[in-house]
Amino acid sequence: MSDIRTQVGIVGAGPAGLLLAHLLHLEGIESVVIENRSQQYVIERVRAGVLEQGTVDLLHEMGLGSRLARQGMRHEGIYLAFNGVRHRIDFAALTGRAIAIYGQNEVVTDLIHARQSTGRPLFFEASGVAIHDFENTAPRITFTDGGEPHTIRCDFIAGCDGFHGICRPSLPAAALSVFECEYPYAWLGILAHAAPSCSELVYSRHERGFALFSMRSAKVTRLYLQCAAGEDIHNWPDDRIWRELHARLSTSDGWRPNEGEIFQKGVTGMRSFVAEPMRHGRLFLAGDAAHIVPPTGAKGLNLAVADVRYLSLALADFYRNRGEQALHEYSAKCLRRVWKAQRFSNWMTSLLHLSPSATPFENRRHLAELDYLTSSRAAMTSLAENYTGLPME
Ligand code: RFL
Ligand code: PHB
Repeated sequence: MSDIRTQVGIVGAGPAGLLLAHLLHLEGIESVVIENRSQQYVIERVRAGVLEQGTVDLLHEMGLGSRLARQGMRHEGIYLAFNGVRHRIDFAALTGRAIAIYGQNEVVTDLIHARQSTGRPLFFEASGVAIHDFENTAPRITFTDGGEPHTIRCDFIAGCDGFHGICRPSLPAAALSVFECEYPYAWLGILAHAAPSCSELVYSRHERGFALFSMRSAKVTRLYLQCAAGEDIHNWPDDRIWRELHARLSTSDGWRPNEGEIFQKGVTGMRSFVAEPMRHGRLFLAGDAAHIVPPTGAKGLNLAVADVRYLSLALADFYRNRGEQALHEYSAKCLRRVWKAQRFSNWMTSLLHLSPSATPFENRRHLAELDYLTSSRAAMTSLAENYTGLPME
């Protein structure tokens, strides 16, 4: 039985928990990170790929940008395809900003190495993780590691344990208001050993459904297809996936994705979810533990980064004896950004997907909106500033 005392107890070693731990370390604040999965599982989980300019800048400022600078791919625009034609949105010309393609597993790898090099505690494969007494000034986290029970005594708990974690459900139900929306479709995503045939992402609205062309490196293409909610991946042998990708992505200029061996595939459901407020007593929720966006706007990971940035600044203020004002403002500040990302992600999703219940009128209206969007500098600028990331408050 061990009893550990720290300043901030962090539940979850995803991007939110690991980044918070390192931001706090740079402020000289102690933390303990507790993760219930293995290090390998956390690193290999295939997820996001798009980093906003602000996320890239933050990783560089923190001294964590060296692999990102070498392996990340700077993209100054994206394509929107509809009616068989690709239209480029030039982020750099419209906003002076860009994004980077750098897999979430690379971000997590860099953050785990950064944490381990500080020598500060990071537990993997913790079981029975539970949080206690966060409504008063002496919160605790309990868990078992290798059969040994541990108690972490801390000033604050950061709930960074994702959508299916234990922190949010540990709050009294009456303490949270939940806002959500489910979508009547999902994404089937693959990774293939194939050189990307376009240097930027292509989001395509097609009468057979949405498709997205993305990448991870000069040799790996990442592709997504709209499929039915709850789709069984076994209904999708590789040849069906390629047929559908070619049908939905190929454009009249002859462009199509390159084929290659598919080495990873999975189905992801889509939802919008917000739990308010993001603070209860001495428990602060951050990232997917508090909110989920559909992946079309590429905002989930970037929102998690923005949350923990605000939280680390507020905790730093507290420990510098500047009071609790910033801690009090944490939830409202995050939620303003979260709701703007919800708006944007919901808009991108509805615009590009085919809803099974859409009327022919609605489908035509979406095509007209895409036509307007790709021909109006004002509309393209709005997309570009949201996609590359709104400024931090
Ligand atoms: P995570 O990554 O889910 O990490 C939470 C961690 O907590 C652990 N955990 C626990 N630990 C201890 N005790 C417990 N009881 C625990 N329960 C859970 C989990 O094992 C995990 O390690 O949440 P975090 O850190 O908030 O990060 C959020 C992001 O992972 C997520 O928003 C993005 O992946 C979303 N997303 C995208 N975001 C982007 O910004 N750009 C993208 O291009 C993008 N593409 C995507 C995406 C998500 C996708 N999927 C699969 C949902 C594409 C896809 C397909
Ligand atoms: C990805 O590359 O995984 C990716 C890109 C853009 C998105 C979502 C996911 O909107």
